[in-house]
Amino acid sequence: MAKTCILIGAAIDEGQRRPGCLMGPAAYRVAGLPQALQELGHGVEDRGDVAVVPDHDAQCPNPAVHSLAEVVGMANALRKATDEALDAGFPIIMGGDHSLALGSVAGAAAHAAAKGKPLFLLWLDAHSDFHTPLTTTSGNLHGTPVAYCTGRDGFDAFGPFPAPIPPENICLFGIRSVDPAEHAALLNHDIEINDMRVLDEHGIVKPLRDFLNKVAAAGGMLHVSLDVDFLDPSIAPAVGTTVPGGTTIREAHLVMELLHESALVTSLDLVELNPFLDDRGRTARLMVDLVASLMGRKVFDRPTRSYSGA
Ligand code: HAR
Ligand code: MN
Ligand code: MN
Ligand code: MN
Repeated sequence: MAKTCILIGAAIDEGQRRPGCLMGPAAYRVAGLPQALQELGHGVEDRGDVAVVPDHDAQCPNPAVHSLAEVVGMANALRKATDEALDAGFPIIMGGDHSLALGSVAGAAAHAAAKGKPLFLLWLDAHSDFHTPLTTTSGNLHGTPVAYCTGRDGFDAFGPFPAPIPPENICLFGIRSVDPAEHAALLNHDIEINDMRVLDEHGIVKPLRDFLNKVAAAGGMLHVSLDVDFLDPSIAPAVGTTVPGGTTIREAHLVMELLHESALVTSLDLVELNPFLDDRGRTARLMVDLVASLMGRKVFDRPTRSYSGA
């Protein structure tokens, strides 16, 4: 079904320490994201990059945390922009580092709550991003959004998360880097953790379909947050936090194809692309191709004669 895709640029790189992610929205435009969506028959409305007003009153007792004012400013702007975009179509938030999800998921949660629907969250990432501003040792707020979504303490500067997402509605997929404090906290939360070990053993299809069936059974909305480092660094070098042992091109496309078939996804983040680290735009173009798969691009449009599994 044709959608109206609302492109929202979130040019932020202060959620971590390596400059460059703020060029992400421009790279997605240059790599042809709007055209790819149009070719699939979708409408595209590019709302430009959101304007950020840093919150200089924001405070955090953990001295390691840096750039709080900027990250809170972006979260405030994106919460509103995502909630509003959901009224008009399918928001695609072009990051920007993963701290932007402190705003985008909050906007999706506010929207879902207003519609009386449960929100589910699929986190495609090498990292669990389950620190709070109180537990992070790096001080990089891009490592915190999943914790915020569950309503954990320590996020006073961001205000309360609207309608915290029940842990059982959250699925981490592809993870292979978890800090000790995150590990300890995850043990107390009933989040579905499909780390690479699970995907090695069971493949992509069954774990993802089972989660999607849960979303469908609940009549839920589904926000997908796609971190570039979900992909193996050999195919996606343009990210500051590479972790070996990530998904292959085909595994990642399969995820996107299954998401498309489910017709359940209602909003999408594209995060952590650092174009300054890219190799002639290949990571940006791969990300655009993955979005195209999520939005309905197929190698071959069925019905056709192919193996049926019967
Ligand atoms: N856990 C580490 C930290 O908090 C690394 C977090 C990296 N996060 C991202 N997004 N790249 O997934 O510093
Ligand atoms: Mn992340
Ligand atoms: Mn709304
Ligand atoms: Mn990551």
